[in-house]
Amino acid sequence: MTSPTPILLVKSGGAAAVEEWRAGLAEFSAGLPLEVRWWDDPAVDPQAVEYALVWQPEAGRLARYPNLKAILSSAAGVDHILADPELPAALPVVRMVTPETRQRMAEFTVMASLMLQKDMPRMIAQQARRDWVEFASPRSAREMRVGVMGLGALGLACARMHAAIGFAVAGWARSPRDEAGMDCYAGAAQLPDFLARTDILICLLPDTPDTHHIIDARLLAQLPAGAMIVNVGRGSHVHAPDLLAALDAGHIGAALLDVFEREPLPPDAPFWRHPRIMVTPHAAATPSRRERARQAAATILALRAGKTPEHVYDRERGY
Ligand code: NDP
Ligand code: OXD
Repeated sequence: MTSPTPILLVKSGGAAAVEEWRAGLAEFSAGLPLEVRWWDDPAVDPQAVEYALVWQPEAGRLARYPNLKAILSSAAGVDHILADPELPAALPVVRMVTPETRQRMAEFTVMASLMLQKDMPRMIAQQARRDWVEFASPRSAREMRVGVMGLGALGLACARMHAAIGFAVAGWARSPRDEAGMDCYAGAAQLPDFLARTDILICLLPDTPDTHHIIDARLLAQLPAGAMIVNVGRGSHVHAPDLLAALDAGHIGAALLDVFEREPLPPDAPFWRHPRIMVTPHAAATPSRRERARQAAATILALRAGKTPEHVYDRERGY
């Protein structure tokens, strides 16, 4: 008896996106026999499912496929997969990081820094009131110190793009390193020095127990007065009441928030209405489906060849 064609089950972008995933996988998987099927397709034989490409899979669902070989996240973060208490413990979980993700995230964070530097929240408020008040942004990029928390695949790309347009850049990570064009800080011991020299703090950390609510009253108090926040990591990095209190007290000047503990952000969330906060809908860096299909195909081809694919989530480190 011939074994069935391996199935890649997809839960990302809805049923309507499956055709696009299928076309992308066919384009990049070098003739590998692979059927791409929708997550809720009732005709799928669970025995044939070898790969799953998912965003926010329901708890317990991935444990139903006895021949599953790998779980591919359709996002760079994997917190939406790790939230499943029945997640099969031994399977590789692979993060979705593409060159497009790096480029888009770097562009987005530079946009955020420039909007904050030029006081766009004030201009948006003035426009809402039809109030013409001229003012000039007080500093140029060269006089603004940007600090990037997390110097991984995405944080490093952001730090480099900021440095390229003249911001004074530093980065903070878990392990020490040397990077051209920026000062690097590492670990809890060097966090205070990193914060003390940071006018715009950009968070690109992964969601781990160590980084949960890391942006709290204690951390905010260590930033210079008027510092600004860009959170593109995860909503869980920000302790919301502490950030709101620091904004209301004027210690924090403004914030751009792209990620939230509850998404979609509920209509009654105070972040929506705060005059010094810009809210964006988790839109910082989603790459095109074709690029993600290219990355998914590369992952599956590596696994089929007995190699370790790029960007495998490291259970020991927690990211
Ligand atoms: P990586 O895993 O490549 O990098 C993580 C970085 O964080 C590393 O530099 C690591 O340090 C550092 N880090 C981890 N834990 C700590 C800690 N306790 N203290 C200090 N530094 C720490 O992740 P990516 O760059 O690919 O992505 C980061 C996050 O961005 C994702 O997990 C996701 O949550 C978010 N994201 C958001 C998007 C959006 O649209 N808003 C889009 C894509 C991603 P070290 O280098 O020493 O290991
Ligand atoms: C994420 C992503 O992890 O969009 O947020 O890739």
